[in-house]
Amino acid sequence: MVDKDILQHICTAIETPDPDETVKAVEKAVDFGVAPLEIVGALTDGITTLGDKFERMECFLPELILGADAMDVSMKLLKPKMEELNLETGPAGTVVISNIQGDIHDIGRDIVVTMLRVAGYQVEDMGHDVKPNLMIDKALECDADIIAVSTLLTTSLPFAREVLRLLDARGLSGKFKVVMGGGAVTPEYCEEIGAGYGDNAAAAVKLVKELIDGGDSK
Ligand code: B12
Repeated sequence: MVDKDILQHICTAIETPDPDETVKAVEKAVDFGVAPLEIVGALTDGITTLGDKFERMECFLPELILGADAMDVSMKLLKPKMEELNLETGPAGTVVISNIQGDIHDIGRDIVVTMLRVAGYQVEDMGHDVKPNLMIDKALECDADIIAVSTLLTTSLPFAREVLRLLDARGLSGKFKVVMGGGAVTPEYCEEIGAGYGDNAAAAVKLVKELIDGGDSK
């Protein structure tokens, strides 16, 4: 019950958005021993609600930026805790990940990167706004197993598809498995272009594990 109140406090603080209050609430949750992934869940719920308000024009970009700042500082606090989680160690495997061209929404990708690393994968994090060809170059350079694309922007979706098209054009189809996630991506879209889909960071780990273990292409 106490945990539930603390998590609700985090959610409300980021939704407001009040970065100082969010960080205080996160610190309190950590002190009370609330599981880091539950805290991430509360932060995600709060910022998603803020995004919904933005969409309905009930708040504006400066508020969205404040919410993102609150999320950013909170994740910096939580990252070491998440890294201590020591989830099941996955098989050796390398993932190249970025937010695709045009998209700078780092927060979700950052969580996916942390969770993949915790699960034992080598992750080459290329950051945000990365051109499709550069992702492929990096995957070749580090002999990756998986190319993971994140995008929250509908306008960046064509660049996500471009990864698959360029792999084909460069004679590399089947060399790397491609997975995608982020709010703009749907399972149907991934099915259509031939990529794997993951709804959240836990699903991303599961997907990567299945693809590397199972050897099932895309
Ligand atoms: C925070 C935020 C911002 C911040 C980003 C700060 C940062 N450094 O990341 C700021 C304020 C900068 C911003 C800017 C903009 N934003 Co914005 N933003 C958001 C918001 C509110 C939250 C995103 C977030 O962090 N969510 C929390 C994280 C944890 O969730 P997540 O990113 O979805 O990630 C999870 C999963 O999707 C999944 N996942 C993510 N990546 C991957 C990858 C793989 C491979 C897998 C398997 C899984 C996976 O796992 C993650 C963890 O569980 C969303 C609203 C929303 N509902 O998403 C809008 C939203 C994404 N933004 C939107 C818009 C329009 C913009 C702007 C164009 C606004 C403007 N007018 O300038 C700009 C564009 C900037 C750009 N070029 O990218 C729209 C996009 C609409 C669309 N469909 O295209 C949204 C949906 C808001 C809305 N409802 O209108 N934004």
